[in-house]
Amino acid sequence: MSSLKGKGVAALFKAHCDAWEKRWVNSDLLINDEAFVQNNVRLNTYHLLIAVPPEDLDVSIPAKTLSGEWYKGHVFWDTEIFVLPFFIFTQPELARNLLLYRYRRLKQARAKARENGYEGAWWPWESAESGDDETPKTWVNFDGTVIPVHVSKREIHIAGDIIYGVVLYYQATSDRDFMLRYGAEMVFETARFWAARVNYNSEKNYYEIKDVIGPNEFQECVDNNFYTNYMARWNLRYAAELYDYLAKEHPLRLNRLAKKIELKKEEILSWREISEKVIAFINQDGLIEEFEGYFNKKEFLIQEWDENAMPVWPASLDLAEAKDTQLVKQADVILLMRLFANEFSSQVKKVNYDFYKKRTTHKSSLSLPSYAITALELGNLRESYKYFIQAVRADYGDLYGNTELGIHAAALGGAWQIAGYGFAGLKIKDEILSVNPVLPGEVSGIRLNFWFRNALFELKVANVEEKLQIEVLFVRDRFRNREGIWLEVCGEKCFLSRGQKVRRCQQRTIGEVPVTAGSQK
Ligand code: IFM
Repeated sequence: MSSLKGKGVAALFKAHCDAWEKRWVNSDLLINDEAFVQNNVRLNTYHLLIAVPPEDLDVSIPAKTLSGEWYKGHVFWDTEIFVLPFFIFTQPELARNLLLYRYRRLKQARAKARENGYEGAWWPWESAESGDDETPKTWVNFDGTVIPVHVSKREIHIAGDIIYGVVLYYQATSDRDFMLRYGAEMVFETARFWAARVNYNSEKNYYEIKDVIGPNEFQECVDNNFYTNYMARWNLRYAAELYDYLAKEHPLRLNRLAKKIELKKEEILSWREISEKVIAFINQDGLIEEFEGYFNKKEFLIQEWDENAMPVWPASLDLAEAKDTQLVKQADVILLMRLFANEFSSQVKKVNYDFYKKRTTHKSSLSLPSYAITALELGNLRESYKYFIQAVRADYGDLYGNTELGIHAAALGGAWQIAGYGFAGLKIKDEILSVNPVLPGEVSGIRLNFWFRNALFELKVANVEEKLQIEVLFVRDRFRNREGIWLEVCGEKCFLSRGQKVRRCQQRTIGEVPVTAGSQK
């Protein structure tokens, strides 16, 4: 305190402003729309910024940030899937710290897997400081009823979600040091977990994952949830590919790691084999069954919407009966297709979007962003904008009626994702970042800064007379000696050097975009 006194108010105030300026400079998302939209976006960004310390204190972001006591400060998959991308693209060093929180709790994740009879690592559904499983045994549902909690043992997709965060961070930053020291171990240990958790169905010659809960938590204890199976498959395949890469490029590091975790070559063979045979059901017309037997549930479509255009719970249905219907709590199939956007054709996305939107109640704040981004991709700009406004207003507008219990961290991060992945159209494919903006008519422009592979870019998009004017500026580089970096802007590859700009102009998408059938995995 005395040292602060000595500095004087003016100097302290300036230091405070400088520190905040530094935090805002790459995080501020400018949206030319009505003032309330920009204000909400800034409010959300502010809450994201205050949710993490600016240095590594070995903490992560709880589902309610530090703004309320609901969920007791516990950390869920919300962090890696919904919040982390904001930090990866705006302040990658903070994203690294968030992932280290998980790495430092690998021991507890290994213990959880072992205690449940599996090899490898499986992080708990809810965790806090110790990294032990903090998931409660019972819970008060949003209709006030007390229900047993099954998620701790069954919402196992969290293992893959965390790896998804690790890989996204690595792809976006090329932080090899992180991958070699921490990421690879996490990837291999989760692959081990999946390899132990799947069951081989010898009659059908595929692997399946039984008795799980997918992101849609209405139907519990289901078999072959598409999201979970796809994540497992991807995690296993990625682990095998990473192993090959390390064997070629970093054999000594791989040896050291293999010794540490007693990794055997046969394991990698089995990961590859299993990954090719984990079942994920897609109908011929592209419709994905969320889990085995989902289509046999009672059809129940959303019929009514409230003043915020949020679905109204059907009066004739008890919450406890939702499990017998096709109603979905939050994006599940649609989220998966968003996370692996390059792997599904527009046709498949459209079929599933049209089907699941009529059944999704958006009872969780994690849901809206996936719908907003998918709608944009499909050219449903009006619907997308509606979801965007709901997502940015989730807390300020108290759309879930429980903001007093704390801010919804996933909604904050999800709203940024709508701007980043949706409006700006950021997508990493084959090591290159593509920028492919799409703006709804209501938004006359955006400005967004983002980091990609140690280069900072500024993107400006203006929506003028049905045309998008796009400008990407390569602002700063952490690698002083490189000549430039490749980007793809509106479908065209360009090599940008520091200080250089690329400008494009394209017709704004209006209404539905005709979908073309593409490859499907
Ligand atoms: O992690 C989420 C879950 O997906 C839905 N219920 C709330 C949790 C915390 O936000």
